[in-house]
Amino acid sequence: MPEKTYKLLAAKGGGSMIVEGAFALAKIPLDVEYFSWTDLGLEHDEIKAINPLQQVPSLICPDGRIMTESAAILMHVDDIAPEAGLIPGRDHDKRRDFLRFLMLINTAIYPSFTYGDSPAKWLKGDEAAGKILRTATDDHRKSLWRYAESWTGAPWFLGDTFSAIDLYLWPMTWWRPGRDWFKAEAPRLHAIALKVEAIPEIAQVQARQS
Ligand SMILES: N[C@@H](CCC(=O)N[C@@H](CS)C(=O)NCC(=O)O)C(=O)O
Repeated sequence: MPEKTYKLLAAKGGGSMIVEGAFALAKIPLDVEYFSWTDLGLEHDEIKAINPLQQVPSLICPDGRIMTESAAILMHVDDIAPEAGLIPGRDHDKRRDFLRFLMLINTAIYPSFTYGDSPAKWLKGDEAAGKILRTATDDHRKSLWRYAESWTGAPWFLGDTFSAIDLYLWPMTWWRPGRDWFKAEAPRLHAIALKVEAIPEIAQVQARQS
């Protein structure tokens, strides 16, 4: 009987790319099912059943256990494939920076999309308030990216050490405010995103997104 593989519930261009990229770098087989962004794609019964937030990435492990939350999934991948270099080790000089920015991205930057992408959902359909929320979350995100830009190293976010932070920068620089903004306002983060895209395993994942 063939061994069971991990199955990722994903959406093209979404944060599930980060997990796809991590599995590719770790050389762990992964089945990917893409759901659409429209037509209740993310409200599909399969996603609803395993992730109360109805978000991608959502992961079904070979033993049937469920993992959601990109950062948690990346930590799991690092547990089983530390050689992929997603997380600097306990004694690594840059580990504290890694932990700090992993959390900043996940607790502040990523949720700004949750509330700004579909503001009507949170404001009972009030379109005027929705526009204000969209603008406010977009502005807040820009200030956080500027802060990250002031901290970033080169050629990777942590300097010489590649990490999962770089993987986040890859799709997130495509999202609002978009690559042109990053090129002008956060050129060092922009350069990292381009460098990530040039990694052969990542280029393959990117090719699947269109
Ligand atoms: N904290 C979650 C955030 C995931 C997330 O926001 N995913 C987006 C796609 S990039 C999504 O599914 N959005 C739909 C929604 O929140 O309704 C993670 O890190 O995995």
